Amino acid sequence: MKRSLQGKAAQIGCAIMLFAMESVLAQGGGSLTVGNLAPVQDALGRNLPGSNGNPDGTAVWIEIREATGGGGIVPPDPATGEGDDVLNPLVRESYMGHDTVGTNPGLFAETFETRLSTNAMYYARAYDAPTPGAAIYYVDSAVFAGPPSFVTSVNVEFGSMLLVETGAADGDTDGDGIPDAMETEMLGTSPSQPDTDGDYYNDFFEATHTDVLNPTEPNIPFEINRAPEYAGGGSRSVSWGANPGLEYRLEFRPAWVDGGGYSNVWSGTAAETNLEIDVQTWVQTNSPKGFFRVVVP
Ligand SMILES: [Ca+2]
Ligand SMILES: [Ca+2]
Ligand SMILES: [Ca+2]
Repeated sequence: MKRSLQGKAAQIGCAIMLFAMESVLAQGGGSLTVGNLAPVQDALGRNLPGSNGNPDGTAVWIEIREATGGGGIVPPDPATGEGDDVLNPLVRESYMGHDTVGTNPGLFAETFETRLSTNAMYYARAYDAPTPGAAIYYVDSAVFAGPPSFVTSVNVEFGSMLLVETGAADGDTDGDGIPDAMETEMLGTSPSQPDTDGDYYNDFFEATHTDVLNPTEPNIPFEINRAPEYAGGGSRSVSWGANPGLEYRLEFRPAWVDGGGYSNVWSGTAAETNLEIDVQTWVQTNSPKGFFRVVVP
């Protein structure tokens, strides 16, 4: 009987101990990670560069600030790019790619040991440069609340990129898909010409294929040099000036098919500055008259 009572007391003691430990953890312990799950991208669809794997000073700047009740979110100062420290007190400044992997992750994650206040609202701001003063564009996240203690992570969702100077998205005068400010201040391309260097590859395509192309220096022009002749004895191949490393596709459409689709004849990556595709066999076994076209996918 005595033994049994002692056992009961020990069980109760245990239960109280466990409860007390959980209570302590809930009040002060645990960390909070704030980060984005969808990468932040620029107008060319490129993830903003991060600090892991990139040279020092190339990762873009990130801030987490308070969004105070009455003041809302103040845009960056047009002259300095800085946020408003009075209405939007700075909580943390960091770089894109902190605690994430990859050279251009478009992602960040910040871990707080002293948790954000559950009574306050916050937002994150990403610049497109390593310092606010050098930024052309910035993007704010949706406002989020300082989460309760049992929440361990907050997903930050960003809106669209805006001009630091005016807070508005800028136009695309020449319709090549690149905003004017990005052309003039970042790429050095013409905001009024979709193909700045006149090599038949438009600025957007060149700016997104900089491993092979340069939007401000003419690459090998996109012109067909030779095409098969209808009468026998002439050329049996299609050839064009090609940029090594770039992918091309040769397609054919029978002339008499009104609005018909093209079919693939050849596709591959150029190894030299001239691509010549022998189409004799292909023409013999298919339609003798029609149109070839070269596509850069
Ligand atoms: Ca443009
Ligand atoms: Ca342009
Ligand atoms: Ca061009």
